[in-house]
Amino acid sequence: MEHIHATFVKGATKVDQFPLSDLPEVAMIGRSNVGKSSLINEVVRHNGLARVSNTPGKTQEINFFTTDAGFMLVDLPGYGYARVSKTQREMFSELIRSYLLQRPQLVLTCVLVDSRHDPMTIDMAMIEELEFAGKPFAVILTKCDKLKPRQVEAREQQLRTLLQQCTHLVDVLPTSAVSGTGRHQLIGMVKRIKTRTAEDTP
Ligand SMILES: Nc1nc2c(ncn2[C@@H]2O[C@H](COP(=O)(O)OP(=O)(O)OP(=O)(O)O)[C@@H](O)[C@H]2O)c(=O)[nH]1
Ligand SMILES: [Mg+2]
Repeated sequence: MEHIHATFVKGATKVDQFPLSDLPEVAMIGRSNVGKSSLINEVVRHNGLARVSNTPGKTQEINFFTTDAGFMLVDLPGYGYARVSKTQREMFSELIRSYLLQRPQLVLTCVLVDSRHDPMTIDMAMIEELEFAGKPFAVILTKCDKLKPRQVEAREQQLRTLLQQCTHLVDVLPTSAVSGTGRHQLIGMVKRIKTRTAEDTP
């Protein structure tokens, strides 16, 4: 069992509050309540590091966590939160957009999709935006403990088929913050991309 120690660095509500750091960053993005904070806690095996809640929209700022494994984990605010206005809901906030498209330290964006449902239009819009911007991304299926293995397989296959034209898709990975499924694979994926990025930088 690999141990990763993480500590909270800061929460940012503005671009100029992003931490000054050279560490490569891995970001979690997805609809409110999809399980972004839970997945971060599962990766570092530290319940309570990133705030988890039953109330969608809990994480309203960008939270940065540093790890002793040579990368930062970044918890982004959920999109599609029902209590904000429709225009706000349909667009990704300027803060999220600036982070995802302009942060030089960002090496991988994990787009979290609930394994129990078809991906929503807003999930596909996020994926399209990353693909179009040439940003490496992985689709992380969450809450797989709630499905039978063959249902998880079917969902994984559905996403792979939908995204087969994407050149910046790193992988589609089934996970569960409850059972720990996919944790090892996720850490492996981050390590590979971190190494690859380091080699690309002169
Ligand atoms: N069964 C199960 N429940 C999960 C899993 N991951 C998260 N949950 C539950 O889903 C709810 C939302 O989890 P969060 O981690 O707070 O979701 P989030 O994406 O960070 O939500 P926001 O910060 O509001 O955008 C909580 O009740 C979690 O306990 C999982 O893998 N399995
Ligand atoms: Mg959260």
